[in-house]
Amino acid sequence: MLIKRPPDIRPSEITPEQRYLDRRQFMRSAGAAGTGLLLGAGTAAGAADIPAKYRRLGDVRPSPLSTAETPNSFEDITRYNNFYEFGTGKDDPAKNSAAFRPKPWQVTVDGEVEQAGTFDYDDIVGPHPLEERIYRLRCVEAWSMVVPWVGFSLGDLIKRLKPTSRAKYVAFETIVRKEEMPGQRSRVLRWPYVEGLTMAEAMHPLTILAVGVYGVELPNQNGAPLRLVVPWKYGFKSIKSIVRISFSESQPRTTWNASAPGEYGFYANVNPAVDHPRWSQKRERVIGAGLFAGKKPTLLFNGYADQVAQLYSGLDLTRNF
Ligand SMILES: Nc1nc2c(c(=O)[nH]1)N[C@H]1C(S)=C(S)[C@@H](COP(=O)(O)O)O[C@H]1N2
Ligand SMILES: [Mo]
Repeated sequence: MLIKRPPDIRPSEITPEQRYLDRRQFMRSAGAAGTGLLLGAGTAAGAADIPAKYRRLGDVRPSPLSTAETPNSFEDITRYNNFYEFGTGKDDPAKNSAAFRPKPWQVTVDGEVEQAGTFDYDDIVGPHPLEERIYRLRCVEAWSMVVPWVGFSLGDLIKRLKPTSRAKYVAFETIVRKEEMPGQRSRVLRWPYVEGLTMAEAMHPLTILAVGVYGVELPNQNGAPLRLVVPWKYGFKSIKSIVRISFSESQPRTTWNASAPGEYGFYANVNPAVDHPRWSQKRERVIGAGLFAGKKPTLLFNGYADQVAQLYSGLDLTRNF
C-alpha cells in the first residue's frame, strides 16, 4: 500500500518511536524531581538534550502556571518556526538567523509612561526572577506545540515602568536590521513587525516576556533576546526580538491585522468557533505527534478560558476575532 504524505508535513515532524520512549523518561524524571525549586530539578530543562553553544540561564523556578502537557523536543521548537524576518519557510529562521547578534540589546520605552527612556537588556530583565512557563503555542495556521519558556511576568515590568492613567494599550516593535535579517529585504510584510495588547491583557499573570527556552537563552529563531508570549492568543501576537515598548491611549496598529484585516484581528484569541478564512480553527495538528496521531480539538482561549474569559465579557468574539 502506498501511503501518501500530505505536502505540509515534513519528515522532521514525524516522531520516531525512540522519541516516545524519551518522553516517558522525561515524565518520570519530572515526577521524581517533585517540587524541586531550581533549574534541572523539576523543570523541563533538566531532561533535554541541548547543544552546548546555548548559554544556560541560572536560577529558573518552575511556575505553577505551567501546563502539565509534555513539551516538544528542543529540535521541534528550534527548527519549526515562524519568523518572517528570516524568511517565510518553517525552516528558514533556523537556517538564516546564525548571523543575527542579539547582544548588546536595548529596549526603548515611550508614550504614556513615567519611566520613558532607552534601557539596556539587563535593566529590563535583570530585576525579575526567571520562571519556567510551559505553554502550548497555538498558531493560526492550525498547528501547535508545547514550549518550556523561561521568562518573567510582563505585568511586573509594566509596574516598574509606571504607565500614566491615559495608557490603555501596550505596543511592541521588533528590531529592523536588514543586514542580519534577510527576510526584511522582502516586502512580504511591512517592517518593523508590530503587535499590541490591551493594558488588561498585558497585566494578566499568564502574559510573559520570554528570554529563554529549555533553560537556555532564546535561540535567534525563537526571538532572541526578548519576546512576548501570550498563551491564550494565536502565535502571531507573541512578537519576537522586541526593541520598543510603547504605551498609548488608542489601539495600536498590528502587523497581521494591517496586512489582511479580514483574516487577522487585533484580539486574535484562540477560538475553535471562529474560523480563519483559510484554516478551520476547530482542530490543530500537534507538531511532533507523528503522522497517525490525528488532530487535537482546539480549546477556547487555548485552554485558559477560566483565567481570561472575564477580560472579554460583553465583547462579541465573532466580530472581535
Ligand atoms: N517579529 C516577529 N515575531 C513573530 C513572528 C514573525 O514573523 N516576526 N511570527 C509569529 C508567529 S505567526 C508565531 S506562530 C510565533 C512562532 O514562535 P516560535 O517560532 O518561537 O514557535 O512567533 C510570532 N512572532
Ligand atoms: Mo503563527
